[in-house]
Amino acid sequence: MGRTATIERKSKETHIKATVNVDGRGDRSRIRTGIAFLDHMVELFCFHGLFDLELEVVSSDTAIDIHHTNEDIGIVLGKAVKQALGEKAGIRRFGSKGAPMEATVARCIIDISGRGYFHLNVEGDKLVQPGEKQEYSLSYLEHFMESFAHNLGATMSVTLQNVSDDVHTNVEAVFKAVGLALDEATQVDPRREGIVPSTKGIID
Ligand SMILES: [Mn+2]
Repeated sequence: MGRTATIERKSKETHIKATVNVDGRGDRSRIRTGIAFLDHMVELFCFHGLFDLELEVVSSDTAIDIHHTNEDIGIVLGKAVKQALGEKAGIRRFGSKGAPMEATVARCIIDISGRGYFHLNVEGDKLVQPGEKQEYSLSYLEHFMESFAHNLGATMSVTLQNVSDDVHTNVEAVFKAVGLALDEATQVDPRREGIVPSTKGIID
């Protein structure tokens, strides 16, 4: 069965549908965002996080740019995972994983605390500007993850070390690290079965 949820969100800017199973297999997702690069990123996030996701951007205002669509996919994905986790009974709550791509290393530390917060720490002295020839950027990544963390109700800290000149490499390493860390945090610890992992007794 697994922990699943379906979210549909319609605004004047986008219309997005998502169904997620956080206890999935990772290789059964169908991602149609209308942004090929983001399809690739969300697919590998699901693959490494072992989530099964049906994500469809029914309509969006990408004629302007990808700003709203990128943000709203983060919102819908965050809401879907939050709903799928329900009361969050028994989950590990914390996750910490890293993923390297060539010299670039992304690390994600996550706490499904109920408090939405995202911080991206880019290490190194290289000033990263949005790629002139690429449709995606670290700024879009930050915006996506911020929307995701806020709507999931998770505190997420991502560190990118030895940042690459290639946006694809940087962003892919982050999506992998976030998928791996989220998988860890959402797993049920059998020692904690039925117990909400907070001394407060609830996680909003
Ligand atoms: Mn790739």
